[in-house]
Amino acid sequence: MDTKSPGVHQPASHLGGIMRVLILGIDGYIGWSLALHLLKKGHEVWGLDDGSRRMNVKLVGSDSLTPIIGWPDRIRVLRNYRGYQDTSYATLGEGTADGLLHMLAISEPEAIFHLAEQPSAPFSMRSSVDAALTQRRNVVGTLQLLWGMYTIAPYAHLIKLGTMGEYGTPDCVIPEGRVPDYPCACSDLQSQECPMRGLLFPRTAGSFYHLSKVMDTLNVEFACRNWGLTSTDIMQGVVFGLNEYDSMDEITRFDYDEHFGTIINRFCVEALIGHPLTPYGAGGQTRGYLPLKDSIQCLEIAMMNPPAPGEYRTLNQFDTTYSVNQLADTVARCADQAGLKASVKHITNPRKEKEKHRYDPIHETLFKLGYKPTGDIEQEITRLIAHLAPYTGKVKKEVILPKTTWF
Ligand code: USQ
Repeated sequence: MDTKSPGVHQPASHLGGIMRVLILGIDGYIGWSLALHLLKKGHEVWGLDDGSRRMNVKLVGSDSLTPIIGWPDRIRVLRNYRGYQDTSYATLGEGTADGLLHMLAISEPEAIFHLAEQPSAPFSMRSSVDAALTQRRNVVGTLQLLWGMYTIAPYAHLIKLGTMGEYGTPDCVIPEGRVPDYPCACSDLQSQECPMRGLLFPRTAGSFYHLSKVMDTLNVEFACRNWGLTSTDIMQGVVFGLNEYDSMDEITRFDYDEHFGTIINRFCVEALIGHPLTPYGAGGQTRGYLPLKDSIQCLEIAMMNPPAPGEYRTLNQFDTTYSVNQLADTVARCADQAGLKASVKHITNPRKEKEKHRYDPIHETLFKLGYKPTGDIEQEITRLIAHLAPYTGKVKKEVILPKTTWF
């Protein structure tokens, strides 16, 4: 069903700050953590998932290091919370999206978190099949959501997970989403404002995955401009660590393989098993990072502080920037203090990326809205290593070294 139709839901009313929330990708690393966090705050939560994160990690020969329970048991955990409503099974980007449309209709959401995308750059570079799967699920899936919102839930606030990787590593300050009011650089217009101010800042992504997010950005911005939808597009940095959990049933997944593990998580696991930490290439690659707890905090802040109706807003979401070499040194230091002997061995970079570059992104808006980073990175990494230590024996060594290359 992708025809335009009248009879849309009006937004449900706020009840003392309690919101009706739909989380697409509720079974994922961030989705599961976010669902529990919002339920603990008393919000009403609906979900959508097709289990593809679990399946794709198994496909590359790995598994979550933390012992996550199956989806039927997770539903039992969610039902312990008064606000939990329902979850639908649906794969975005394939077929008719009926499951998604059904969920939009019954949940009448005030806020929709779109976290249901294929999240791995290396996975998108494995083969033409995986590149196509990534772009279909991500780009077509987001398009289905936008049409669904237009026809069924046009007043909802879409909080869409994009990535800092959309911008690439240009040799200039990276603004939050749009070209700011620079004095014009063109020789004939020097005294005027830049005529490009307000346009989307150029994106130069470094993988078919990151490119799928760029295409999402263009589609979401257009849907806001054309239909008056409201969206916060989150340009998120690299997330690491675990969620806050009250029982082991609530722990989120934790991946460390070359495809789904991100750098700090991988370095911590490498330190635990006595594998040398693996900076790719020269190690000067610099990115923005934030702990999972902070990602959840920021997503909640975005939800509770929506943009104006019809606005497309971009938030650059990370705490601090680090180079790969700084992270390797930090993890090695924390591992040493935990009694592990961590070494560092640079390996050939499987990716095509600059290994020494300027990285100067602005990330002001979330801080202005109240984001308070939870802590010092060394404390977070030390705590993470301690949390993971009991699972050391489960680590599959064969999924650590990269086999997928960009060339
Ligand atoms: N890297 C290493 N050694 C490793 C793993 C990674 O040196 O063992 C390097 C990579 O070459 C890259 C940097 O660390 O320069 C970050 O790589 P990553 O695998 O931790 O993260 P990335 O592929 O950039 O993607 C992750 C998430 C993605 C999110 C993105 C945010 O998987 O979903 O969009 O972080 S950002 O990096 O800001 O684009």
